[in-house]
Amino acid sequence: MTQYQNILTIIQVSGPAEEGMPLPKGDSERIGTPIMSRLAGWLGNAQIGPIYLGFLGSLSLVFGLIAFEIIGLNMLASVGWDPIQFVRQLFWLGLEPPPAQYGLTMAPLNEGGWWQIAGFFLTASILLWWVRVYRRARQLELGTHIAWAFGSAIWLFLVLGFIRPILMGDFSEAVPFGIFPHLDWTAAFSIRYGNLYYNPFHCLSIVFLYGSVLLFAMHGATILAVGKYGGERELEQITDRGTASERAALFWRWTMGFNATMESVHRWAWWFAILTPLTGGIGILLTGTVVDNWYLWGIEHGIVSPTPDVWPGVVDPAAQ
Ligand code: 07D
Repeated sequence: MTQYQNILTIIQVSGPAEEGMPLPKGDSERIGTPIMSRLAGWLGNAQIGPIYLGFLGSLSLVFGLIAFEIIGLNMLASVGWDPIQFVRQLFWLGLEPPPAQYGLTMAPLNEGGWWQIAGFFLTASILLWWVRVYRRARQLELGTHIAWAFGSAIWLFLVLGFIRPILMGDFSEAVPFGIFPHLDWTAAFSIRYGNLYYNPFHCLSIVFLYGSVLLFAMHGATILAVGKYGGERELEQITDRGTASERAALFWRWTMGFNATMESVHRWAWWFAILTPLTGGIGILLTGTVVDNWYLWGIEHGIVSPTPDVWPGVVDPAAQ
């Protein structure tokens, strides 16, 4: 079939399900009888299942569920176990880390102890999921790029909730669980340390975040634009006259003088995505440990022009 296929005209195969190759001894069985879903076929592959869960996957889900339950039940307790108020106030509810007086010790349950336990289970769940991602990739004889990209996000997660609080000497520095509570935390953190905009690693992280968005838009749009020539198949080295790849390459070379290749565009995307939380984590790690006030740091390093004299001078609270 050379017919142009898109989300509206796609041919959804409804033959026998694809089971994949048998797994080696020692691996668990894949579970679930595969089903075919038209809706799933519009969004991705029409076949759902079977899934490999295995020991690590199951344990990760159990630990994640425990964390989720602890967080949810604490929120429910905070509204007097009233399910209506739980739903109404859900976005405002939170589970806070212990106050500073407890340092790095185990706090009483209702003063941050639950936060510590939930944090432990969430972290264990995420780390187990990482090992699962790594091992499933090895088992399929793939590269481990997905695991390392996930690892970069986990780095930022660990810096925010564990590594930096340890360096600062108490868990009160960590991020609370909850929708608005964690957003309030970011705003308070930025103000406390003299405006995160002046943290160069926050700047870098934003560059890579926005850069990822731009690259994703350019790549997604390019492939869709050459879809009628089969561009979504992304066959490497197919740069014969008139092919999707040649047209995609020419479009960019003639538009901006330079073009990526079918391979390099994915390396760009991978690095940009990875560098977002990687640089971000460095920025958070430096905050409060090495640099106390990014605004004053910015003035000192000639990045920020000081506030004009009409305003009262800014005094570093840490210097008082
Ligand atoms: C957080 C990686 C960890 C996630 C993992 C997934 C679960 C699921 C589920 C229990 C996202 C774990 C899974 C938890 C659990 C169940 C059911 C990735 C993460 C492993 N900022 N800012 C960034 C911008 C401002 C502040 C990054 C823009 C203000 C703080 C990014 C603006 C203030 C922090 C970024 C802006 C402020 C950041 C995040 C504009 C006050 C960080 C990158 C336009 C609001 C974080 C160095 C990312 C960071 C961060 C963007 C403004 C505070 C680039 C665009 C000035 C405190 N900000 N920001 O990938 O790294 O996050 O900073 O104004 O900690 Mg910022």
